[in-house]
Amino acid sequence: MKKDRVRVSKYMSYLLRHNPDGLVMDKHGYVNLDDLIRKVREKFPWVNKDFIREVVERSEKQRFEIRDEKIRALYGHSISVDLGLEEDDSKKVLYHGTTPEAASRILKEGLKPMGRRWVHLSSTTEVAREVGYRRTRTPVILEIDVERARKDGLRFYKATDKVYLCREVPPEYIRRVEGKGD
Ligand code: HQG
Repeated sequence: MKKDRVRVSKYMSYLLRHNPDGLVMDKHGYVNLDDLIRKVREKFPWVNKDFIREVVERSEKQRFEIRDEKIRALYGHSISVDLGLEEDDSKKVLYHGTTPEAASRILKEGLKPMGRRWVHLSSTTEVAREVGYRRTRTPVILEIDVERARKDGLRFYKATDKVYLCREVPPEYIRRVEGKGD
């Protein structure tokens, strides 16, 4: 059931992005898949390996990656891990969806990682709009001039097809393309 997948996915995100809570995590952010399943079963005893694989495969945002019987989150971390990310040199623009209040501040002081290790950017306005809808019914979409920022020395990384990461983005590369200010 979708609702169960979402609940388990959120707990997996918590463990793999923010607090492994006793699980051994390697420097690339991977934990042993069987260990993770044991941990998740403490909260959701009916979970098995097939269910976890289903959560991973059906995540429309590609939140997790399973490799060699290990699992990790692909983005969203507040803990320090080396994701070994590929630098992106294909995108000319990226987007960021947020609230009207945050957008006003971002246009003045730039995008900051806040509680996470990276600033999270979206590949399309549609993805950015969904990100914004998590926090507001009236999202603002900001466009990042990645091409110019890259020429000026900023580095952008691809986490998934929809999610790109950057350490921070100064305001001169950011403009509002949709939504109103606060
Ligand atoms: C805002 C979810 C004021 C920023 C999403 C955002 C994404 C500022 C909030 C992924 C600011 C941080 C990440 C500044 C940034 N002043 N506000 N200077 N700079 N902000 O959750 O990007 O479903 O850490 O606009 O969909 O919203 O969990 O980042 O509103 O892909 O897989 O500070 O997490 O994916 O919030 O979300 P977050 P985010 P999942």
